[in-house]
Amino acid sequence: MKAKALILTSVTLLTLIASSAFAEEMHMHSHNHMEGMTTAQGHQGKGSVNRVDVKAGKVNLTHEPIASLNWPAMTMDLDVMDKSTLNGLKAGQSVTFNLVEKRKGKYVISEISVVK
Ligand SMILES: [Cu+2]
Repeated sequence: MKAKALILTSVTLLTLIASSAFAEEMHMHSHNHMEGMTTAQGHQGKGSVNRVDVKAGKVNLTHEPIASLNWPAMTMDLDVMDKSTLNGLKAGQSVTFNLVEKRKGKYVISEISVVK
């Protein structure tokens, strides 16, 4: 009787250890998943600069289609998240950029880099 109780205790303990290890792994997975989702919020674009307005924090771009947003190719004004992003940017340059949704349906440039 005593031995049986001991075995039961051991099994319970093992189950506890196993489930906490599982919980640990689950946590890591969900953490990785969160990071993946953060990255997925950005949309990569490619285009060329037509006008830069550092003061207004705007850039006019002719961009290629952006599949992840279902945007066709077009020429448009885009706001930047941080005006300093536009420093040194000039008309005629080819760029790649990253768009983030600032608020519902409003996309702004979080990063822009000149393609050399
Ligand atoms: Cu556009």
